[in-house]
Amino acid sequence: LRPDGWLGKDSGPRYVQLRRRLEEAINTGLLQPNSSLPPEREIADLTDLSRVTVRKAIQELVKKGVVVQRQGSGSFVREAEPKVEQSLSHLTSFTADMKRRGLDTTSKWLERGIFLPSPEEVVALGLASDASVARIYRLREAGGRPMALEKAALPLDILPNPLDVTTSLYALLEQHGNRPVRAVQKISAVNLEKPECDLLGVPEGTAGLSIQRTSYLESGRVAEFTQSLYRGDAYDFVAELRLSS
Ligand code: 16G
Repeated sequence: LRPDGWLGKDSGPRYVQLRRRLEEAINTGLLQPNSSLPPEREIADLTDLSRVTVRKAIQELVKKGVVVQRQGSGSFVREAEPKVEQSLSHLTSFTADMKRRGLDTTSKWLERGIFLPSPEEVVALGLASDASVARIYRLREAGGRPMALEKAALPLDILPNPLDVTTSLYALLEQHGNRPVRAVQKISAVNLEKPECDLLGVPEGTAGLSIQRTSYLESGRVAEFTQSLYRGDAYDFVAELRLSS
């Protein structure tokens, strides 16, 4: 919130510009979780904006759940929720992993059916050019908190009817003797786009982890190709490393 030229080349109404700056300060840790926001008057003086504009920007952040107001003591940056530590040493499913932590899982269905595969799915699953795929795209929640967006594609003989998946995909595959036993996972850093941020309930600009998992059956056949976006503010991935001999 530098006093000189803080608006830069930003466009849009001034309260939106200020809201973005405050969000940036929160996302980059300049304003720490649980810390108080400077008083409205101070922000107004610093930015040369009216108190009405400042109040409007703060109200927007309250609406987004990024800032909380406490009667008589001002506005505070929302407390960070604890991160989930996910081991990279075991092949687990979202449902099983969250259950182990005592958390209930729910899914919002974004897509579930038989589709023409994307070029990436064709390559990853080794499909014939005229084959279709079973695809399930879900917003995955644990303990009522949105955690990740997952788009899984499977060959039709492994998952003939995607509507059969109501809770755990891996539990269903196991029932049919198709439980993956090995997976290769690629993790990359991404900036989450606005529609994804809205689905995941995080402020625009939140960092995410893009994860691609290709999992294999005992026979060596590819069972699943899943592209996911995990909330960077909700996950830590942990791997155990040993000295190679
Ligand atoms: C995990 C897997 C995903 C798999 C899903 C099955 C990662 C990054 N991804 O979320 O590939 O499809 O579990 O979960 O770990 P389910 O059995 O609960 O449907």
